[in-house]
Amino acid sequence: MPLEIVRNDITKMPVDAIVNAANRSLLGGGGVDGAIHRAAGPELLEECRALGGCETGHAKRTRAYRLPAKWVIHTVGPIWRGGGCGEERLLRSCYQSCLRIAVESECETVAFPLISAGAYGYPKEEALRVAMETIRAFLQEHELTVYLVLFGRTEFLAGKQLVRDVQEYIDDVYAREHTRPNVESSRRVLWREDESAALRFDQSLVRPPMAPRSAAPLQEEGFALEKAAAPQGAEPSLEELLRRTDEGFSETLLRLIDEKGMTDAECYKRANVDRKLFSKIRSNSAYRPSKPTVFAFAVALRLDLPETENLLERAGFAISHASKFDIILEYFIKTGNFDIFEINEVLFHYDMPLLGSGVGA
Ligand code: AR6
Repeated sequence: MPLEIVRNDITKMPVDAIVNAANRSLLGGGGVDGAIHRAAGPELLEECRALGGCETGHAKRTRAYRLPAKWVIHTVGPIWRGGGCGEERLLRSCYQSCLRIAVESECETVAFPLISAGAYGYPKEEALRVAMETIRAFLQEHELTVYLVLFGRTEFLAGKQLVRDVQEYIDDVYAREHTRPNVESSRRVLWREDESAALRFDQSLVRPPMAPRSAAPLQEEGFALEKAAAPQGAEPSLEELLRRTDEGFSETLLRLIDEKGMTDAECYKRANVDRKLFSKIRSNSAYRPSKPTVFAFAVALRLDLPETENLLERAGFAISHASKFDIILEYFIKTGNFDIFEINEVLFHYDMPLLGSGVGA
């Protein structure tokens, strides 16, 4: 069910279906339409001829021929005429029609371009908002991985108020760290110049994860019983508190889900993590997640900063001001913005790993 934003050429995406932002004739054109027809080969046009065109807001499916996908779902976005001509309703309808076809075609993975945001003139920031909202709503009810493929220049993201606020926070933290002598100065220099080098540096500093006391594997189906053992809302006993100091990541996560009164599905959906990965974590008490996955769950559980630090520690990580990634997450946690898709938009803008599935878990 996760939604991922990626920077790529959609014709290169090895997914079950890619979406084409076509025109009503379905006979090819420029932009992403032209790129898809060129990469798929002339057979695509032949099949399209037989479809008899397509109405705005609707979608039709063809095979994908020489593309690394199985299907191409062609949709026709609205032409932007100022916003007062039903453009948003039609654009939502494009995404919904394509997603319905993807599900009917038993697709597990589907990639969208930003429909209408090129030749059809839809303002990009708005087009992205509509795309994200519509896809998210659909994913609440369906198990599907959706990629939103952004291509070319994405500076429009920098204009968002949220990105500006995050940048201000990063600058503040940097200024504070810079005026205070600090043993981490070598790392600060690293992150200013090369975030990925800093992340690697960070990795070299991680502590070994806390070993779970009980290594007994949790049965996937018997899991509800295990979790039911901790009554919700009851004050933990001293014995329970002592046991918690030794909890591993998986155990801590499951306890927090209970304490927050959430269901597993609510939690992994909010974390933008797919069901398979969650089952893996759930059934393996020694599971070692990646740092973005830990943050994804911290956000899903709406943890505050000390709670997030505790969860990170269970997986052998710590928040570091040497890492821009960590500072961005700290900003969202401190301001209580737990919208994982907004966080991912900002992380995407900074070319950082995104939260949720597809991050090497
Ligand atoms: N991969 C991913 N995204 C792409 C690619 C690509 N290879 N190429 C362009 N984009 P547009 P529209 C992005 O103009 O606005 C065609 O002529 C691009 O940066 O392709 O719906 C059709 O035949 C932009 O963000 O589609 C129609 O006549 C987005 O895809 C008309 O254009 C959509 O840009 C449709 O216009």
